[in-house]
Amino acid sequence: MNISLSQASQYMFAAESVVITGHVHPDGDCLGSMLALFRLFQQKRVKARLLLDDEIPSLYAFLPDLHEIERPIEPIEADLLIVLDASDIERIGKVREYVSAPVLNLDHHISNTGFADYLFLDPLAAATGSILYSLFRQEGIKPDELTATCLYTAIATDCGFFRYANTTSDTLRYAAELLDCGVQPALVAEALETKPASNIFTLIHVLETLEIVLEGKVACVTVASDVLEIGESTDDFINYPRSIEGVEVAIMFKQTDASFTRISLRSRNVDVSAIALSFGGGGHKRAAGCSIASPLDEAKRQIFVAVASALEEVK
Ligand SMILES: [Mn+2]
Repeated sequence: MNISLSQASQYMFAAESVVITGHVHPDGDCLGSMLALFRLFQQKRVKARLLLDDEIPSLYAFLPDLHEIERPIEPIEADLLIVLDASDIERIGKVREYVSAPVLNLDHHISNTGFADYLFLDPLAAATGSILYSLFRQEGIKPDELTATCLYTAIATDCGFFRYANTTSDTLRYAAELLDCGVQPALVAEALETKPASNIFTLIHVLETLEIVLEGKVACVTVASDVLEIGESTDDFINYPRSIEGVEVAIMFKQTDASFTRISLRSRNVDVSAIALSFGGGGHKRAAGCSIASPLDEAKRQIFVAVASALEEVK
C-alpha cells in the first residue's frame, strides 16, 4: 500500500520497537539513511536495532554508530521492519527471514516492486537520505551534527556530490541546511575519496579491459573474478567509461564466478532501469544494475543486445 510521508512517520513513531535495514552491497545512501534514522529513534527513546546482511565497506568508517549494525543471525521480535533504499525484498537478504513484522519501505528507486506492506516511494528524490531529511523537517527536528553527517553522506553520494541528473534544488537546499547543522563537506569528501594504493593498482588493471562498442555509444570495463577476490571496492570504476565523449551507456561487468555475472549500467539518456529490470534487476533511469546467471561472454552478449535495442529506441 502506498502511503504519504506523514503516514510513514505516524507508523514509525507508533511502534515501540523497530528494526531498520537496507540493501546488500550497502552504499553511502543505504548506510547514511540507516544510521540517521537509528539516531532519530534513539533520540525519541524508541527501541531500534540495525540489521544488515552484508559487510560494511571500510570506506564508511567515519560514520557514527556503525558498530551498532548487526548481521541477521537469529529471529528478532519487533513492531515494524523499516527497509531503506531497497526496491525489492531480495535486496535485504536474510533480514526478511529473521524479522517477522509489518514492513515499511522508504525508497526512491523507480523500479520498486511494491513488496512492502507500507511504501513511501519518491522516484524524484535524489536519495533515500533526502526522503529521510524531509521527514526530519516535517517533524520539526533539527538533526545533531553526527546525524546530519549521515544524512549529508546519504544525499551527496547518491547524486555524485551534486553532479548527476537527479540533483534538484531540494537536493542542494537540504545539503545547505545540513551544513548549517554542522556537517563539514570537505571531511566527508576526503573520507570517501581517499583510497589505499592497492585500489589504484586494481583500477589500472580494470581500465586495461576498456572496450568501446556500438559505434562509440557504449563503453564497458570488466572486473575479473581474481580482481574481485582481492576485495577492493570497484564500484566507482564505472565512472571512467561513463566520462568518455560520445558514450551514451557505460557498463561494468563483474565476473562473480565462472557462471555468474553482475552488471552495472550508467547512461546519459537511455532508461537503463528498464534494461536492468528486464534481467530481474532494477535501479534508476540513469543508474541501474542486474545479474545474469551466465558466464561473462554470454552475459555480455545479452546485455549488448538489450542496450543496442534501447539505443535504437531513443534514436
Ligand atoms: Mn539510494
